[in-house]
Amino acid sequence: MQKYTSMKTMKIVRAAFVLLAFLFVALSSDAVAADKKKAAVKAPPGMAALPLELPKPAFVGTPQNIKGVKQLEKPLGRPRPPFFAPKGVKNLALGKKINGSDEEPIVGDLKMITDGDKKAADGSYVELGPFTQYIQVDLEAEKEIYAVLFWHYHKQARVYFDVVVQISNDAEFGKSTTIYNNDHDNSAELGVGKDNHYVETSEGRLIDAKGVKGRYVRFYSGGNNASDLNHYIEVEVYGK
Ligand SMILES: [Ca+2]
Ligand SMILES: [Ca+2]
Repeated sequence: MQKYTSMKTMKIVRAAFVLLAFLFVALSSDAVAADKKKAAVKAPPGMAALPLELPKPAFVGTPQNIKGVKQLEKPLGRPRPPFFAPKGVKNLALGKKINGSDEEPIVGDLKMITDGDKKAADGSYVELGPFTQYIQVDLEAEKEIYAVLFWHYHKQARVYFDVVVQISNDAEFGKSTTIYNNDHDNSAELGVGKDNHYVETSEGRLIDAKGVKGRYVRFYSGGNNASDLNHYIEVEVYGK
């Protein structure tokens, strides 16, 4: 009797295992199908996803050290979706000349901002003086600009203030198009901005430039939540 009962129990357990295994396979193949569907988000005709090469993340999870920053964008919690731009668009800033308001950085050299190195490590970032500073890239000719991507710093979570990005055909920016501005109180005197504050990550900040034409791209910042200093690791300008 004892033996019969345990054999019966074993049969039930075995049946339960088979059912669980079946459910697991069925559910995970559903998940795979859903992932494939996501990956297959098609580029609109004539467009392609920007061929971004992102550096390794230096921190993971939601940062806890940022307090009291108004209009702070919530992290997406998943990788940034692909950005579609007309086919043939590439990073025009790579190796291009940089100048700016602080030509003798505290740490590093301005040419590091377009050298292709986007690592979070010490030795990969440029440190500029305090308060409002800018750098600008010369693309050497007027281009159609579709996206701008930049990393201030991503060794730890930080928010940079008064982030303003402008495009112009004039090296002095007498006339320009502003594509990003999160200076909500106009302390940088470039106009009141409405864009969000955001936490710097290894993904960098990607801005839709909507095909604005220009030769120069200028990047302002006014310190960050950790200090009054300004930093750049890399800037990329996607256009043709
Ligand atoms: Ca760099
Ligand atoms: Ca401000």
